[in-house]
Amino acid sequence: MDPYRTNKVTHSILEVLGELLQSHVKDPRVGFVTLGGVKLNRDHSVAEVYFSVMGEGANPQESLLGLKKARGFLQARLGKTLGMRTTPELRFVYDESLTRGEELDVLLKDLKGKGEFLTDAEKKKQMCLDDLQPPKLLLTALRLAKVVWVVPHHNPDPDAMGSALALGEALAAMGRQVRVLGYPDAPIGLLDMPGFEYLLNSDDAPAAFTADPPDTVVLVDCHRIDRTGPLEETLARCETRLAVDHHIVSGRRAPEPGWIESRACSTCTLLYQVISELAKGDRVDDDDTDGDAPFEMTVDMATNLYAGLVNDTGGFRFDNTAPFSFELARRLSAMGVDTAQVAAQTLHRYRRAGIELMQRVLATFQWYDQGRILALHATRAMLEETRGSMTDTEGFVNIATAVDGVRYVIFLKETGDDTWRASLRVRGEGDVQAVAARYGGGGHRAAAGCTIEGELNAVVDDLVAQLAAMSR
Ligand SMILES: [Mn+2]
Repeated sequence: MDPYRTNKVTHSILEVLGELLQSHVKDPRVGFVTLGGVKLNRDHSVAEVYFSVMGEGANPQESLLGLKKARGFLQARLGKTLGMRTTPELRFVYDESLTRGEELDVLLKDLKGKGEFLTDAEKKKQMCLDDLQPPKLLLTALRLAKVVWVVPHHNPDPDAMGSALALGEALAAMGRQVRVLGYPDAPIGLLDMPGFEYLLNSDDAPAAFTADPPDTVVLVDCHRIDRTGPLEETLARCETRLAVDHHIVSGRRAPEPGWIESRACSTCTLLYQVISELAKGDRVDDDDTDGDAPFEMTVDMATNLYAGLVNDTGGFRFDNTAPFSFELARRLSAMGVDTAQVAAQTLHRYRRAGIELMQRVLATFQWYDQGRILALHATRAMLEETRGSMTDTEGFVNIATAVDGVRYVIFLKETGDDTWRASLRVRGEGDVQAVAARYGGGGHRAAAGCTIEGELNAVVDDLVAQLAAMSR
């Protein structure tokens, strides 16, 4: 609804209700009532009417009963007076913060200032980078940690790895004992990220844990340990686990505490804010040696953060890109990040085996639903022929989403006998996260993944049917 119209309607409702209460409702309990404001829901089917009670003998509960009794009458008269086709359902809400002196205009201005009349998309457009602030609890927990493992999700992308490496370096700058975890068979895009060579490989993690157990585990770009594949069992041995993530929370298992903010375009966006806060230190004065000294964010940290930002926004092409994405890009670039090199090394880079694999995957493209759905797949046989790996398929899905007329993309990667890792994408409206969640997967509205068992054609048919149903 047009915010101007909503504003006008709430004004009118308040005016008419005020008059009706004064002149037509004789219930003594209502005599103390002052109306403070009206809030309409988006389709104007419900109006919350805020009231306070004034004067000696005022009793909010009693007044509310009186208002509820008069509701039918008020609603009917309101509709008639304002000539509304459908009158919003009135819900009375007691609000003690309202006082007689508060003008409605002030209230409305306040609501407007808080963005009450804006859609989520409009709010995101207005957000600044510094509107994203890490919870105090997360910062405190990070400061309390002494031996820390920073862990990206299994099959890490540059956002997961950039987050882990940047946070690892920051915690090391604070004098913490830090290990950043990695997995075997990393995609080529990760190899040149600063600090990549120091990763603790997941194969060595169980022994390392026994030798020198961490007191804190920080998951990045994921919020549950079951997303860390081979590390899950080891990480479960550490009781203090935190998460910084921008994925949508779904499924029954609770996320680890920390900071989960799905409006962020990348987890690196969140980590930039976390590291900026940590970098301030927490010493009370110069003699305070208990607290952490301030430190500077290094170009290496910034480079890793930029890698996550540029990859998760698809080079600022995906619709998760917001004004604050460019704000972060500007800050990181100004710090000295070689943005062209990061993009070349992490975003647009293929091994020769990867290109040979691409030739085979391109040959599997199949169009469904009048060209709106495109399915493709990579098999283990293709990997053998090309001596490539599944990590070489990074980015293939973006080629598919760039095909004119295609709305949904299904990319299936064979991970075992009749077992497929599905990457789902939607361009424009639609929610592939909801489909992935049905198979126990998850992700974002426009990009999600899950594992599905079954014969290839049956799996494709299932997914096509669900996506086609969604676009109707
Ligand atoms: Mn991410």
